Amino acid sequence: MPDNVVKRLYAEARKLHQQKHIQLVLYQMIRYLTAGESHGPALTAIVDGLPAGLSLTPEHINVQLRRRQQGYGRGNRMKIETDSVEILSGIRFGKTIGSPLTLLIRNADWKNWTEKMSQFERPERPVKPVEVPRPGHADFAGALKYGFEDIRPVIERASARETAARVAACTTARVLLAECAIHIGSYLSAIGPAIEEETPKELHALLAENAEKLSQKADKSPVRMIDPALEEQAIKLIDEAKQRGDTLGGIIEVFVTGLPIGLGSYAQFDRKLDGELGKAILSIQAVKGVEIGTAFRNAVSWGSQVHDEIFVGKDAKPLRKTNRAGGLEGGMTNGEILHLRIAMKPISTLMNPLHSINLATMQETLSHIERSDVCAAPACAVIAEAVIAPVLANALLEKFGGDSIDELQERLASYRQKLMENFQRRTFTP
Ligand code: EPS
Repeated sequence: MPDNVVKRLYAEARKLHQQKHIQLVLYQMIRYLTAGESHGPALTAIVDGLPAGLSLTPEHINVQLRRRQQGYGRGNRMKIETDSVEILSGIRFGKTIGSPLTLLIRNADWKNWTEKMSQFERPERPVKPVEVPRPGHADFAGALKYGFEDIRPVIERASARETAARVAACTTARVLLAECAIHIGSYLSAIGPAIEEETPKELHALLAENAEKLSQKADKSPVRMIDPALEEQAIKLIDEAKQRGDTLGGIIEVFVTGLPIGLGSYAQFDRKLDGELGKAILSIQAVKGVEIGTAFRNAVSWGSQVHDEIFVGKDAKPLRKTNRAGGLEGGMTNGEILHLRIAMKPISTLMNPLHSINLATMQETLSHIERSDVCAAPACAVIAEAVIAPVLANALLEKFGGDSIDELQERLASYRQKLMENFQRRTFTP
């Protein structure tokens, strides 16, 4: 950022008496960017702003990359790739050193695409351009926006292959959260019309341990479902979709346990945690909706049936008997389990293609076919778990700061302790 911009930001910050917040936004937040084409040599990511002293190995990330590759309904690409990360900077003796991390995941499929995706030379054999956009995909607006005659560059970067780099980058923040006893988990409550009618009985027991336990249970199912009858129905539907050249989406339930009260803030729109979580989730390829708690049902119910009443529990802590707010009130965590519900649309590449137009000739025709997945909703759940991690880690860093993980942990523990003492004394003196 140029000096004059930084100076102006600081001047404004002083004027607004918010210097501390803006300083944190600029320098102490976890930020990341990904780069790489689906069939290019590799995917990469840079992660900046992780505190020092965090134990991190490639295996922490590889576990999540393997989970992302799973799921009934994935296409042939996943048979080619065995995603694994190389960490090229930011680590010494197995711990972060406060410097940016560089992450690299090589594309095994690159060897089959060196001509079509040649970086510098035009191949001798001309490459057939992709001219027909797939309805629902980035193809149409992307090609027109950037003025491409061949849609290929759009396909390459809009592809959900990018999420391998995102999962790698975000897992670093997830490791930080786990060090603070904050755990993330998920399961699928729908694939296509196979929709759960009731919350599975086991869910509460699993979450009572921690959200990671929920994911361990869901990972045992090829469609990441808890209910075996629903799982069977979903698998049948995926088989049917494949046979018909069709695709299926799904609904993903994400939970986070162990969050302290008061992350995020009601004080400014861009500090509201629900907004930040929504942005992270909606940026995932093919995700078109996100619900917090039972938001849509709440919207059509009486207020008295919606809001989670507050009681005093046996341990003198505030007690909620329901969690329809999904753990967020006024843009802040309220100490309950965070619950996000995510709608993933069916993938837009159909082997039985939909009606479209050829952008070069403006003739009506059938849309382009590209190797793809029949259903990637189980993988999307793993991606959703990952992308919320930096948002939550940043909310922790905003509240507690900390250049090292020890500093962050100490401040968080002292805050938790103070809150507990206040509840027991029934006083709110800081
Ligand atoms: C994906 C890799 C892609 C797709 C899929 C996800 O690889 P390829 O295009 O070579 O088959 O399988 O991408 C999409 C679903 C999409 O919409 O682009 C991956 O690594 O997850």
